[in-house]
Amino acid sequence: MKANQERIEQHIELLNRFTSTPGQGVTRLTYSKEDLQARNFIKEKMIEYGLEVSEDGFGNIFGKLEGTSPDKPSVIVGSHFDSVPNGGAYDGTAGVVVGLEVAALFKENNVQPTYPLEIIALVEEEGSRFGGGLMGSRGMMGMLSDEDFKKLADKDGVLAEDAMLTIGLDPLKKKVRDHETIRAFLELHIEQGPILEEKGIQVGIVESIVGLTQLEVTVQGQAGHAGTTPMNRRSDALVSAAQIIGDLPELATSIGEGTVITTGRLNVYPNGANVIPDKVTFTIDIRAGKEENILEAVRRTNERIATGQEKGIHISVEEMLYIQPKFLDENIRSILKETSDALEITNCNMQSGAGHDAMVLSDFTACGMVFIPSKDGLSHCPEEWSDASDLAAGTNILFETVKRLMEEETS
Ligand code: HGY
Ligand code: MN
Ligand code: MN
Repeated sequence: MKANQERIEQHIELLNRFTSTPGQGVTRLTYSKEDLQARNFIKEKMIEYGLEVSEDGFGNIFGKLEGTSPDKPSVIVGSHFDSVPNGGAYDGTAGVVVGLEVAALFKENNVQPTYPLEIIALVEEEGSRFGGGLMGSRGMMGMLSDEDFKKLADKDGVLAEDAMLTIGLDPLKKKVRDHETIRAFLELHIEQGPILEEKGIQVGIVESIVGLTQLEVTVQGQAGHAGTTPMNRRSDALVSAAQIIGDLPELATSIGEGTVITTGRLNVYPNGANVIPDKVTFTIDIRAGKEENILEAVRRTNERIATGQEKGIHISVEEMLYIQPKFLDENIRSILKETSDALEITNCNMQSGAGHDAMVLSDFTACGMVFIPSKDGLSHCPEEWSDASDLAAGTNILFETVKRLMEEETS
């Protein structure tokens, strides 16, 4: 009853083709043509493995294998299938492919689960199209109101709801899932860092996930002529933004304990080479293992921004997402450890510096995560790569863990 490494490799490669930037990494934005291509592939595989396929009002995909006690809550395995712009072939996708492989193992070995098994493919975990992030999992668990969902739009002003309709999804379908219907959530994910590779260890068993907040800053100045406006009469939004952004790395370092701050997206308006920018929007992504460090970083960031309000410069800050550090389920972690040891797969405990859907679900159900090594620790870039043998090892661990969870009575 072992995972089929070639099939895993083939599925990763096939999903890798559904990108709007071929040759420059995976760009698969939520509700895009590429989303639809990947969605159809995932649903086709779910049907092939005997799962009952459904989608909710956000477009999250579920493949269910009924258990011998169908009224029991489901053990859910999966991850997200959207990407960052020009990202890699494994972030999120690896967890969906491994989930499909677990379902294939149940079918091929004719294993009838006691609790229902569900394979899940979540939307908009990255927030690349509609901002914030963790949208599919937050929506499914009732942490995104219908009112707020209806307001979501991409950078071109396309509403999330309209984008759903464009690819044939129905936003009127049931959105919020009763968390009593979930027994546990298991997610395999690439580590996205260098630790496992440097230690020569095959899997990481995740103990905790950093807390994170994402801010959207808008700097409003005054447009003007690049040639005729004296330097002492400018309210240059880009200079003001650049000075703030330039101070953030030192702010993170001064808090320490692994606190990180990143500005990943910046837009300049009107973006003319001979025009003094009148508006700049940029993101600030703040993460730390301790909540007090996140709060301190937000406080100091807002303090720094306040000093930028001067001479015709007005700055506003919107909090797009805030999620506390999360600790994953002890019982599941010990099953993952015992299973890894029994399969003679080298393993260690880890913290996650990346955010994951398990951060959302862990407020509602028992969650476990398994990391596999990332080559050179790279992720969120076309160079992202993981070895299919590690994906197969992770699949075997999840397969055995799912069966163990199905033997235990829910508390
Ligand atoms: O940002 C993250 O940590 C994740 O990739 N969404
Ligand atoms: Mn990611
Ligand atoms: Mn991810």
